[in-house]
Amino acid sequence: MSGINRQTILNTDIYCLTGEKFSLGRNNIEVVGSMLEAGVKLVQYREKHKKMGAKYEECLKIREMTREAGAAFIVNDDVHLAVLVGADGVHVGQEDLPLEAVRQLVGPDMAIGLSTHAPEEAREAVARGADYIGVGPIFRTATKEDVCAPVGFEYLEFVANSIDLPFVAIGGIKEDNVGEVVRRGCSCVAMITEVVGAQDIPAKIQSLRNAMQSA
Ligand code: TZP
Ligand code: MG
Repeated sequence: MSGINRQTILNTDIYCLTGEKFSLGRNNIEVVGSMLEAGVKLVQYREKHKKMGAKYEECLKIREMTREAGAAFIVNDDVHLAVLVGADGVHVGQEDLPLEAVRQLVGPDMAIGLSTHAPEEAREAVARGADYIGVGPIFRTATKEDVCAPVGFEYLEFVANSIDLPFVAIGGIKEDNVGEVVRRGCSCVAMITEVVGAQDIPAKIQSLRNAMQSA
């Protein structure tokens, strides 16, 4: 038994997402290998512009690697891909399939994460059965295309204080601002470029952990 389930999937400090074009020429498999070597326990596969066949092959490999490392694996956007590779979770946005439809496809055991940007979306996520929510973008970020304006700390604090669901902060989070996020009551932070764009990924994870612990 891995202990990873819908309730516990966010019970970790750092939530790493892939982003091959920011990975300094390394491929996703190599980068995820470094994340796992650093003790990361939650990885999301996120690639907006790859062909489905390539995504499937990468996800199969990452599923094997995360399972071996006792880490959770979440697939972004593609519900059928998440099911096919036996992911622990799927992450969707406000404009994707409604949560009830996602649940129908993934069955009772897979965690469903939903991106939210405002209090009414968070309340709706609770009402419709999300297992966790994403809160962001916290800071300005150029990583996501068509990203909305930063939601700021007010929304993060609202979620921390008033929403009874696990949540993860995302968007522009770096070693030098992660402390501010943690001090707002956030125990799990998601990052793309700060981790995948680091020359030494295990060293970056260690510095992030130090910054979070001393916040
Ligand atoms: N959702 C909101 S902001 C964002 C996503 C996927 C991008 C986060 O990337 P970075 O590089 O950590 O700012
Ligand atoms: Mg999406």
